Order: sequence, then structure tokens, then C-alpha cells
Amino acid sequence: MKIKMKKVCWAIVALGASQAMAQQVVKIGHVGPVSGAIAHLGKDNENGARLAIEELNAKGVKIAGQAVKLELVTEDDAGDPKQGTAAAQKLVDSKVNGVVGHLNSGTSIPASKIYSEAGIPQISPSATNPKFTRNGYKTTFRVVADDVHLGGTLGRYAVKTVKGKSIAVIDDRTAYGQGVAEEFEKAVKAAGGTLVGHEFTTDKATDFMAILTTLKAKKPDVVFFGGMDAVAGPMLRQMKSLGINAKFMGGDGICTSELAKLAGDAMADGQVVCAEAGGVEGQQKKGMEDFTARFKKRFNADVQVYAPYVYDAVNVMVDAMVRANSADPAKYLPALAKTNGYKGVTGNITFDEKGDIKNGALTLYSYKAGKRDQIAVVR
Ligand code: ABU
Repeated sequence: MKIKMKKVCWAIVALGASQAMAQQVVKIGHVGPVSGAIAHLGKDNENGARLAIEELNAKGVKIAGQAVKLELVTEDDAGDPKQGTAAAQKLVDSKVNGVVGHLNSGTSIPASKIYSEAGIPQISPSATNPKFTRNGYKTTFRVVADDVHLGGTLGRYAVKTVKGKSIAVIDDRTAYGQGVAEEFEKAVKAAGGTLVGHEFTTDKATDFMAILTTLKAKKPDVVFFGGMDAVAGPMLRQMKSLGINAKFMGGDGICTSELAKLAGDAMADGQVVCAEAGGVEGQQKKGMEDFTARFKKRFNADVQVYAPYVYDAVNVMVDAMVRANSADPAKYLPALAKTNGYKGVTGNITFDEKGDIKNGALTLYSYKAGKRDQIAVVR
């Protein structure tokens, strides 16, 4: 009897082991700046990927009838173009099945060549420079609207709604900051607005007194900043100390939960107007609210801005693998490109021929009592 029981136990152990050995591991790479000035945004994005993978594994994913285990492989690019390409190469060398990232346009664009050459699909959840999807790479996708849409909408808003009469621009000379500022300026001019100055900084600068003093002499009633929240916060503080009471506008890079903390008491209610490169309305709001609550419960942190887009990007990628019956990048890439009406927490996702989201939305926000306050969702 004892011998029989032993045999049964060994058979169970052997079966479990063979099943574990047979279970295919699908590697999803995530890359963003989890160190440096915008590490809070990189961590927000990475946690969006983590939550997606944890939930998918808990639910169980089958590809071609076989249960698979999803594994998150993370890299840090520090928001730096050179580190971005090094991190991309590491992910390729790790044989990831797909990549969600990078966060910045300045890293996503050069990295896209590496993924394209390796045939690995890449979905950026937040890089908004239009060039990202305009290199003709079949592996490149993004789930947010681009800077033409962002800068254009904000430029028209500055003239027609804010009624800015003298509009000044500052950009950080990054692929994103420069690009969104140029689109903003084009739209201001097209709407009949007046630009009174354009100054430059960097994504690492902390002292803006000289450029702000130059702009103060031009009496701007709107200052648009093309750059990220880590620079915008101290810039707002220095504007206050110089007595510049202009509206402060910017794109998605400043439109974060963290901006209020970074600006401290220098940000008056309603002073900042910014836009996230996506958004949901009506019945779709519930999905986003539920996501935000699950994210908060899992990480004890508020969503900064792009975690839900990362979450959707991972899900869209895995959905394409399931539809293609394969996690082989060459096999599921065509299914990914044909993604049509995927219902994500950020809305419906359909890719156009370039890999851009079709009919992408924008959400305009202001801040009240240190919290983002939605103005409108526009398309
Ligand atoms: N879209 C704002 C932040 C990321 C980027 O495009 O650089």
C-alpha cells in the first residue's frame, strides 16, 4: 500500500513538473525612465505594465490552446536617447516577444529602429512626437494622440478660449518639447494669436530666471512650456517669484498628478491648462475609474498620467498573440496591426496604416486644490 501511494505521489509530481516545463513563457518588455528627474513617470508606466501582466496571469492566457505565463522584463532608459538604444538592445537580446515603451519621444524614436531590425513589435504608450510612427517601420505602434493634435488643440485653445493676447513659448529642446512647442506656435498663428517670444531650456535645467526675466519684459498673458513636469514645477515657482501671473500651458508631459507637488504653492487654481493625449467619455469612464482604483490598491499610488495606456498596450499586444495563435513576433505582428476596436480602459483602440491610434482623443485639464480637474475631452 505504501509503495503504491509513493508511486501515485511521484506520478503527480512528474505530471506537475512536465506541465510546468511545457508552459510557454511569453516575455513582455517594458522600458522607460525609472531613474532620473521623471522616474515617477517611468515607475507609473512600469506599474501599468505590471498590473496588466499580473491580471492576465491571474485570469489565465491561452495561446493556440496552450496556457502561457507572461513575464515582465524591465529596463531603465533614464529618458536618455543613448541609454534608450542600449536598453532596447538589451530587450532584443533577452528575446522579448514584444516591447511596451519607451515613455519619451527622444528614446522611442531611435529605439524603434532597433526593434524594427529585430522584427519585435513596439507599442509606445506616451511618445507623442509624430516622427515616431513616420519612419515606415511595420513594428511601431502608439496608443496615444500625437503632438500635431496636442500642440494644435492647445494653440487654438490659448487664442480662442483663454483669449491670450501675448503668448510666450519655452521649450526644452527634446524631441517632444521642441515638437509640441512648434505645433502650438503654428496653431496660435493660424488662429490669429500673437507670439511675443520663444526661449529655450533643457530637460535637466533647474534655473529659469534668465529666460523668464526676458519673457517678463514682453508681458505675456500665456506661457506655453514644451517639456516635462520635473522642469515645469520649478519653472512655475520661479514665475511666481518674478511676479509673472500668466496662464501656464503645456502638453501631456506636464499634465501629471505630480505637477501640483512639484510647483508647490506657486500654482494658482485654474492657472495651468494642459492636455493628456487620450481620454474617455460617457460609459467608458467607468472602466478608467475601475482601473484607477485597482492601480491605487495594488501600488498605493495615484496614476500619474500614462499607466492606463501602458496597461492597454500590454493587453492589446497579448490580444494580438491570442488572435494569431502565436507569440512569435513575426506571426502576431500582422494581427497587432489589424487591431480594430479593442475595448481598453483608455477607450477603443484601432491602429491606422502607420501604427497610430485612429481617432485619438485629448483631455484638457486644469488644476484645482492641487488635483487635476477635467475641462473637456476633445477629438
Ligand atoms: N508625450 C509626452 C512625454 C513623452 C514624450 O513624448 O517625450
